[in-house]
Amino acid sequence: MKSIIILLIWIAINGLTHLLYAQSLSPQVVASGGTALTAGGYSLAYTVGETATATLSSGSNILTQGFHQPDLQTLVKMLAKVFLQGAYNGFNMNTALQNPPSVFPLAQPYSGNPWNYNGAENLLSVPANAVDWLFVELRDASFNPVAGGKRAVLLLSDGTLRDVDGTAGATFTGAVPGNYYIIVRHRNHLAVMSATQIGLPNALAYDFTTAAEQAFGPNQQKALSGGVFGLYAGDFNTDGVITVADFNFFSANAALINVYNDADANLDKQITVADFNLYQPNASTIGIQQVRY
Ligand SMILES: [Ca+2]
Ligand SMILES: [Ca+2]
Repeated sequence: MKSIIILLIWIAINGLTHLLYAQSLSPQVVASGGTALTAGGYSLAYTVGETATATLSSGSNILTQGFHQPDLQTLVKMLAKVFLQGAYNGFNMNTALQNPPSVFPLAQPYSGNPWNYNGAENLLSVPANAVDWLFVELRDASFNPVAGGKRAVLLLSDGTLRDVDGTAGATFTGAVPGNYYIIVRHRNHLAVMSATQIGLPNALAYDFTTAAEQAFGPNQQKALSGGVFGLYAGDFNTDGVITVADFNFFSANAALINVYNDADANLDKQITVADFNLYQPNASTIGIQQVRY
C-alpha cells in the first residue's frame, strides 16, 4: 500500500512537470475584459478588470497574473506608384530578371554601400509580376530620417509596391502615423522624393508617374512614352548624380551575362550597349540634395 502511494505521488509530480514543459499557455492572461485593437497604424492589446497582480517564477517558468503587460506596436503603411525608365516598356515594366535562369535575389539587396540597410526583408519565392527590389524611406518636415522609416519592398510591373509581408505598399514597423516625405530608391536609377509631405497611412497610392513634378525639385523624372514619368536610369553607383563615374562602373561590368548587376540599367540580366544607351542621354542629371549620398 505504501509503495502504491509513493508511485502515485511520483506520477503526480512528474506528470505535472511534463505538463508544464509540454504546453504553451494562450492567452497570456485570463481577464474579465479586454481585446486587441488596430486602427490608424496602431495596434494595442489590453486587458481590464484584474483585481490582483503577481508574477511567479519557478525554474525556467514564469507566470504572470493580473494586468497584461503593455504590448504596443506602431506601424505605418505607405502606398506609392513609380516607374523605372530602364524597365519600362511603353505599357508597364518588364520582369526579365526572373527569366530563366532567374537572378532575382530572395533577400533585399540594399545592405551594401551606399545604403548600408540591414533589414531582414526576404522572400520564400518571387511574385511573378515583381520587377526588382526598391528601398524606400520616410523623412520628416526637415527631411531628416525618422525611427522605423526604412524598408525594402518589391516593385511590381504596374508600378505599385508590395511588402515582403504580402500586403500592398511598404510596411514601416516602428514608425508612427503622420506627414512624411517619401523617398524611393533603386539600385541603378536616380532616387526621387515626393513633392510634398504625404499623410500616412494613405489609402490612395502617391503616384509619381503622373507628372515629373510629383518628385521634389526640378527635372527629377524622365518623360516616358504614353505621357507617364519614371526614375532616370543610369545612376549605376547610386550616389544621386549621373556622371562619368557611372560610365566607369558600366565599363567595368560590360559584357557580363545572366547577372544581377547594378550596371544592368534595363534589368534584362545582360550588361550591353543597351544599358549604355540608357545612361548616355541622362548623363549630368543631378538628384536633389536629399537623395544624394
Ligand atoms: Ca552616380
Ligand atoms: Ca541590360
